[in-house]
Amino acid sequence: MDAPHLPTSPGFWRSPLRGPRFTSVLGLVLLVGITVLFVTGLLSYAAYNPGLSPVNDKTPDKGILGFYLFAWPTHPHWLYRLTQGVHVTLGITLIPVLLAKLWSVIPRLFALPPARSLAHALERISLLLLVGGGLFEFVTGVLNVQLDYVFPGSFYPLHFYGAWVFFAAFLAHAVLKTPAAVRNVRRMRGSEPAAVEGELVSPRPAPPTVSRRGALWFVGGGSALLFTTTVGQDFDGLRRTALLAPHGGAVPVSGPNGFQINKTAAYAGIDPAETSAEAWRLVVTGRTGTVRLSRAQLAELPLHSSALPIACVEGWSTSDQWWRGVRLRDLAALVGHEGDPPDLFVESLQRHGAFRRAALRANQVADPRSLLALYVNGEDLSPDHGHPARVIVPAAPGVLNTKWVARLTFGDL
Ligand SMILES: Nc1nc2c(c(=O)[nH]1)N[C@H]1C(S)=C(S)[C@@H](COP(=O)(O)O)O[C@H]1N2
Ligand SMILES: [Mo]
Repeated sequence: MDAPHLPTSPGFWRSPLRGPRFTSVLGLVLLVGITVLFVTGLLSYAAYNPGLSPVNDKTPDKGILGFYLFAWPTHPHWLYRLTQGVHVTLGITLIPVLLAKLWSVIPRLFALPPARSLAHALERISLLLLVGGGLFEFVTGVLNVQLDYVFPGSFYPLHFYGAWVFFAAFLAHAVLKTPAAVRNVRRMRGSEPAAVEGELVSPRPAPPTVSRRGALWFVGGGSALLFTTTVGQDFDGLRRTALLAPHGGAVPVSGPNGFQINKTAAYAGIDPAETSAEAWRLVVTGRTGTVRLSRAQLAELPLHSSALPIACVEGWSTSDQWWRGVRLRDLAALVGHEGDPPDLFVESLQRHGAFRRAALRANQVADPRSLLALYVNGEDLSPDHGHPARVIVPAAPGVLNTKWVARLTFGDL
């Protein structure tokens, strides 16, 4: 029964590091960090405008989970760059802390009997959701950032519903454990025993190979390494240091127009014949009917400049690029929406893929910095950045900045 070679036996786990103090320090770091991840994740969800139109909504069955949705603002223009940069960079940085925390409580996960009482059974189930949900959120998040090309549409519902399951378990766990964790950390310096020695302390500890403090430095060092090899994806001067960022390395920086490309025109299946001056027409529809404009006609409309970044859900972002094009609200006015433009449905030439179309909210259309851009950084848009024309909106996630635009429909979403 108590054979120490079985993981269900307390004697099996011999590291002298395990104990309430080690677990408490890591737990308190995660309490703060995961709360920030959850809030920035909810903000990212709202920023996609899922309540606006089915085309933006990958989670049509969200029900009350959409209770808090609001019109994502256009100020400050770097808003999504900040919230999503924090979400992804912090998530990656916390990986070693999460793994160390799970390692520190492993004996408890194997403890027998599985349930001593109903309350204990409920606690174990919530722990299962907590561990499973936590791993699931980190794994799907990292996969989406690193492998978005093999990870189609399904990421959004998985990560979204997973977040709610995980956070509910996390909240219950935090409410139960935070007081003891704070006490344990307070006592760390003194020689007083920790509040609850519990099942974490090995009954037959092996000789120590590293101190508890050393182990915490090791975890922190791992986090620091991940942080410094990720955070550069959001800053021009540091982009080469972003070794772990798929779109942050050196190559995209030297691409056409001088900043990152997410998906190329070839990848999106854009046929160059369809984007030629002869073939391409922008079809604009609104209250008074439909207008078709060639690129030359667009270029004769009043042109405006905006300095705006691209900020992707994957966490990378560009510095402000210098866009030039026609204001979305001026295009609305062309088809009968003067003064107070409505919501806008944007469609691209692309035939497949979740991001070929997007809905923008009236506040985004009305912002004078929101453009149908024809030029960037003083040049024509390159094919990969959306030639002949693309949308650019302040503070919005990259996915709403549709490339290779073919059709704009105002109102009537
Ligand atoms: N038609 C179309 N537009 C699109 C996309 C796409 O796949 N198809 N990707 C979007 C995403 S997810 C991002 S982050 C930005 C990236 O713009 P960039 O490649 O010019 O940097 O374009 C957006 N516009
Ligand atoms: Mo993106």
